[in-house]
Amino acid sequence: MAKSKFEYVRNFETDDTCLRNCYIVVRLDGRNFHKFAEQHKFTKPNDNRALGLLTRSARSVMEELEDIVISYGQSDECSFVFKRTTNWFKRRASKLMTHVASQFSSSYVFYWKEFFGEQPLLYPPSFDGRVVLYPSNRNLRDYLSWRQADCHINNLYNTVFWTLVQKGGLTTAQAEERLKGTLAADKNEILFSEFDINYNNESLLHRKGTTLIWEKHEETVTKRMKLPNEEEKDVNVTRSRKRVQAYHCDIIGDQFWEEHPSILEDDS
Ligand code: DGT
Ligand code: MG
Ligand code: MG
Ligand code: MG
Ligand code: MG
Repeated sequence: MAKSKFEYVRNFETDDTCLRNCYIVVRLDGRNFHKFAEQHKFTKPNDNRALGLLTRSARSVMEELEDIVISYGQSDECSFVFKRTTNWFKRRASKLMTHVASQFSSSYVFYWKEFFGEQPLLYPPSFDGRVVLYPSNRNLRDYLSWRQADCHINNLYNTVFWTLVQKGGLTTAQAEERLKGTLAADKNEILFSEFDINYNNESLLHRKGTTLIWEKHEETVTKRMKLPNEEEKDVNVTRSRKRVQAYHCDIIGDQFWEEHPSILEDDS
């Protein structure tokens, strides 16, 4: 068929192919979640319903989209890592990012009730997205370490802040003043000496965030089979299946990566 005279406009599209050999990271972050959390009565400093919904939505992204090898979520954000050899959507950044963002957003709404029950969703939430490329395993691990360190720093601050307010009777302004210029050790000390709280015993979900990876597991099902010239009988069939597994553990050190060597591809 002859091309229409309008066809030339296609050439205005720009090439946004992601560089080969790099891990493609898509990070989403909730838009104006400070307000969203207030309006939906998120508990402070952490709301387990919100974290559960974030993880459920991330799981849906991993299950519905191709080639995501690991995701890491905390607060109102989630990072998704595509394997470095992915050729999904010809590695086009805008396609990858928008698919991740829309699958995540629709899942967040779709599964809302499962986590929030009677608390209604008051308006449609949205998430911004960005794409970042990391050429080496070291760079990718440092990226994920950066996000987990961010989770730790914020959670320690928020834990002390809300303990001072909720248990110490300070106003939010007083708590802010009290924490000005304090280091991590000071914050741990306030929790321990004034409130008998050992920060290291606080929930791993809150301190470490949520890491999702694919894991193989054996699944055995009983099937009723009829072989030629034989009676029908029950046979156990075992097959290897992949499923998304959640961890709330340290991903900064080597142990996690040594225990799951198939997440990262060879650097050489
Ligand atoms: P943005 O991302 O620039 O559109 O603005 P925000 O307001 O989303 O800011 P951001 O992403 O830096 O910070 C996340 C906000 O979400 C933060 O103000 C606290 C809130 N948030 C996240 N998780 C929880 C939670 O579990 N409980 C409560 N109360 N708030 C939370
Ligand atoms: Mg922000
Ligand atoms: Mg946000
Ligand atoms: Mg955020
Ligand atoms: Mg189409």
